Amino acid sequence: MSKSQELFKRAVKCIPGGVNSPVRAFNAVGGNPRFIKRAEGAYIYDVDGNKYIDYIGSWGPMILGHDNKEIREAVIKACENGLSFGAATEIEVEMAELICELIPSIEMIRMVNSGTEAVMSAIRAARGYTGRNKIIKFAGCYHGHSDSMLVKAGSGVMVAGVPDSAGVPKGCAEDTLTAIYNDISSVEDLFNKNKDCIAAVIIEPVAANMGVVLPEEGFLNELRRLCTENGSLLIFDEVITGFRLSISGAQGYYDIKPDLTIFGKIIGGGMPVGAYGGRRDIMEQISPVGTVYQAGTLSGNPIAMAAGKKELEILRDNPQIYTHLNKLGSYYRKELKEILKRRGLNYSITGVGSLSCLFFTDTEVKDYESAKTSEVRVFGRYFNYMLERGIYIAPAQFEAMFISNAHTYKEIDITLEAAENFLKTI
Ligand code: KE4
Repeated sequence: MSKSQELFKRAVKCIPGGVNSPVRAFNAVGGNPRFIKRAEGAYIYDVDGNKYIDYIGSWGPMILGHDNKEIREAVIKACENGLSFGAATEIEVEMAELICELIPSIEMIRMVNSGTEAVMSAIRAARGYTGRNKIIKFAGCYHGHSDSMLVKAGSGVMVAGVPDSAGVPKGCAEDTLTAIYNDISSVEDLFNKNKDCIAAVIIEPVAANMGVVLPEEGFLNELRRLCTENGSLLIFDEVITGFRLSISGAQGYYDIKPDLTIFGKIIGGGMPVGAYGGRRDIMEQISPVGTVYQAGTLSGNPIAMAAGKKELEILRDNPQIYTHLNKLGSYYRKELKEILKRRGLNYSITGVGSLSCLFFTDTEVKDYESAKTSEVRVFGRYFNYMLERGIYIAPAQFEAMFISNAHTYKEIDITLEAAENFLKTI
């Protein structure tokens, strides 16, 4: 028995499913999850000494690759002053100023400890600011696990095979309306049927939790127009796209100005950080200035701020990182398309920049329903084929493939060769 198997046997006795987050359990692909011992650059190493090219990167934070020396040094230096004070610190001001400098739509920002917490707080702010209750989300988008967002959610919820979660009161879910990604008429319909009742529309500007699904030309612009016309707020959930698609996220990449934005992952540099921010008149509703309450013991933790701030500074000061990420991503998708053509397969490949996804379906994937046509059993075989060859992709079809700045054409070519050999078995 491998050490991973031994550890998993122990873990399932004292942790639900043996994991602290469902998607890590390999339920969608079968087999025993690998317990990771360490990581460096584009690689992770499990407790049995196996080495993998890593395309998860902690689900997005490790955009620079693992064990970045500058981030490590910033964290160690911060630790020398103490781990947590529960009081204001200079680095929190510097972090807020940095994000406001990098993202034009952000006039004020509040740090929290996860993407979920940031979404939950932003929705409360939108409801407090507008005095309205209803929220529109999109089927297949995942915005963390707060009650009102566990309605037709993506990511691990999609894998669980249930559109919603047990334990969410009907009354709570009733205020969450679901639209269809890339279908602006489904949004217009909800606005017309809920006149003056919609506080906000929340969207992943590039959906990366039903696999990767891009916004069609004009879709985000139309969403902006509808929100403005109806006095509702547009919330961009940039937990994945923030500082990944560009130094000013997806909103900079697509030139759309949301009213509120959610961040996570990259802004923590690998430490637990989430944040929400946007228009000053909305953010000034938040306690202690306004009447919308939100708080957190470890919010703005100085160690987490040190990691996140260093990661953002490196991304800000080295624009060539985005050039590299985008080149590798485009190369991967172009070559994979060639491989599929050679194999006479018409599977759907989606992606932008360093985010990609291979769907095992001939259907063009543009929303939740089309994403669900993917043959998840074939994906399961693909995942295990790649894992056995030292390539670690997300253990679920409805996730993204993350390329980091530590990846090179060498890793991509190894990955493409393994993918082609798998596709020969289909
Ligand atoms: P967290 O609460 O997990 O920090 O963030 C929730 C969240 C919010 N918004 C978006 C767009 C997200 O992708 C996420 C979390 N992403 C998943 C990966 N699909 C995290 C991995 C996991 O759940 O373990």
